[in-house]
Parts: sequence; structure tokens; C-alpha cells
Amino acid sequence: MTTPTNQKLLEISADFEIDGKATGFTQLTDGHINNTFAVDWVHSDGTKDKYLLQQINTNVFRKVDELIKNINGVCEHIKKKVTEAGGDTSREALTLIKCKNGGYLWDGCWRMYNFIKGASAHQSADAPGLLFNAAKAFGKFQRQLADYPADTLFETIPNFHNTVSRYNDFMKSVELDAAGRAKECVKEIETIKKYEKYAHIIVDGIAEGKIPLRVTHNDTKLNNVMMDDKTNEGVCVIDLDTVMPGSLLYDFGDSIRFAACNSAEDEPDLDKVYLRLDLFEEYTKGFLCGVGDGITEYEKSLLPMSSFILTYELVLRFLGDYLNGDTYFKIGYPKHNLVRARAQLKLAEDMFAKLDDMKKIVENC
Ligand code: GN1
Ligand code: MG
Repeated sequence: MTTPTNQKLLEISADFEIDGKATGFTQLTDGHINNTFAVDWVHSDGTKDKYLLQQINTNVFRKVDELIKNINGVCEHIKKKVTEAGGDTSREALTLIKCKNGGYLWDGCWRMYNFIKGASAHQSADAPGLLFNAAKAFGKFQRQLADYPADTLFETIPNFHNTVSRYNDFMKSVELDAAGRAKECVKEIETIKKYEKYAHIIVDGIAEGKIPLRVTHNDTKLNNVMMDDKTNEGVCVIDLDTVMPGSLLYDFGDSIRFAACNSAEDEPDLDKVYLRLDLFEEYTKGFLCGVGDGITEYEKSLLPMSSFILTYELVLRFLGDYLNGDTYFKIGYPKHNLVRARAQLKLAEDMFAKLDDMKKIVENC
């Protein structure tokens, strides 16, 4: 997706049902899929405001109408829960804003959200207690959606966290070697094959009825929860495009992958990439506090393994994309997906070595 001009962004913004006009745009670059802009706004009475404008990547989300239905349903449900709890729906929930034509999409892919004020997305656990609070927020999100009618949700990306089908797709990319890059990653491909059997644990658990399907977020990076600027409490979980029926283990594991790692997701210096057990412990405590009794003993026993599986799955996705010629994730430089894959593989192997340590922590939480 190319970045649109300011003129284009002004034209798009003017077509949403908001009084006044947009005055400036700042591109937010955290996400690897959609294009996102913070929009400065001035209302006709002169008051200033902010909104969030997003261009949905329709190469990734192919049925945008279904996606919008999911998001509206989920947002309404969360708003009800926030209201019941006496909270502030303008900060603790997302709201899609209508276009002047009555729908929620401009040109089939642009949408506008309210802006969560006085809160920020963090890229790492950069303040004491932040991770505990973020985990609590994701756990609470899970609880808020526990009674959501899952059968009304569309699957926005089929098999999104099916690690077995991710593995099969990866092996197809290796075989096809579309960009002629497989020779660069021989060592990584061999390591990936070694762990194949673990890809089945959650998938089989769901199929055998041992792991319950729940409504899950499926993309629980730390930067997908807005944290209050003053208190560092979690305010609102964002990026709801992948909310689908799934396993709580997907959400827990993906959070650990991102937030309990000593480094950024794409750190090139592998010595800096490892699981921090202190952060794992902080996150686990917060998450268990947030989900309350909405977790089974079996799920709890798989929390450590889920961290490994979700990290391993992303190795398959990053390296698969590198082999395919970078067709899915946005990249910042030519070998970005390779660097990401190597970092996540280093992290996954470190998690595997620390499974017993993680188990002890979960038992004590
Ligand atoms: C993508 O859009 P963003 O950056 O929040 C991806 C996630 C990956 C993540 C890795 C729809 O999330 O699955 O875990 O990158 N989202 C999609 O950073 O594929
Ligand atoms: Mg996302």
C-alpha cells in the first residue's frame, strides 16, 4: 500500500460524519499490516479534537464488510460492559464513525475511529507495573467477551493461528522458493523442522475438545493496548481486526512473545534476544488476575508452551514471507523479514529451554 498524499487524506476525512475539518495527519508506524494516521481536527466551534484514520489492507483482510460487522458487534458489546461497570465508553471502547454515505467504509477500505485520549501505546515494558497492567487489560478484554455470541463472528483470516497449517504453508514456500532465497536460510529451515511436532498441541487440543474455543483478540502485542499516560493502567484494547473464535492460549502466548522478550521483535543482534523470566512472571500474574476464573486448569498448564508455539508460528510466518518475496508484512528494509524471523527463532528456542522455569512461575502465580 502506498502512502496517500495530505490532499488525499483531507478528501477522505471530509467524507466522515464529523463536524468541522481535519487540519493535520501523523502516520503511526507500529502496525505491519494497515496504514494508520492520527488526525488533528478542529470543530466548527473552534474546539480541537483527534481521530484515527486507517486504511485497511485488503490484501490481508479480503472480506472487509464482514470485518466491519465483527468490529461493530464487538465494540457495542464492550461498550455495554463498560457502561454496566460505570466506566467511560469514550476511552474504554472503540467507536467506528460513519461516512456521509451512511456506511463505515470510504472507498471500501478507509475507516475512522474515535481517538483514545490521554493514553499511549508502548513498544516495551518501559515502566514498572506496565506489563502487569497491560496483561490485566487483555485478561479483562477476554472476560468482557466471554458471553459474546461467537457464532455471529466471521473468520476474518481463516486458520489465522492454526500453527499446523502455518507449518504446511511454510514448507510449501520452502519448496517453491519463489524469490530464490531458500539457500540463505538453510540453517533456520532445519531448526524449524526440528520443532514441528509442537505445532500440533493447541490445534489438537481444540479439535479434541480439551481446549475451549473462546472469543479471542489474536494479536495481543503490548502496543495493542492503550495505557493511561498518568497511571499506566490499561485503558482500551485496540486493533480488533483479528477478533475471532480462538484459544486463550493464542492471546497469552503472543503477548509473552512480544512483551517478555528482552529486545524488539526485529533485533538483529541475537545476543540481545531472549525471554526475560521476570517479565514473564509479571505478565502471567496480570493476565490471571484479569481473566479471573475464565481459564481452565488445562489451559493454565499450557501457558508456558503457548509462548513457545506462538513465537514459533511467527517464525514460520516471517520466514515464509521472506521466501515468498515479502508479499504480506510491511518491511522497513530488504532483509527485514529475515531479521525478524531470526530474532523470533532465537526467542522461541530460548523459551523452549526455559519451559520448566516458566512452569514453576505459573504454578506459583
Ligand atoms: C501483524 O498489524 P500488526 O502489526 O498489529 C500481524 C500479527 C503479527 C504481528 C507481528 C493481521 O500485526 O499477526 O503477530 O504483525 N497481523 C496480521 O508483529 O497478520
Ligand atoms: Mg494488528
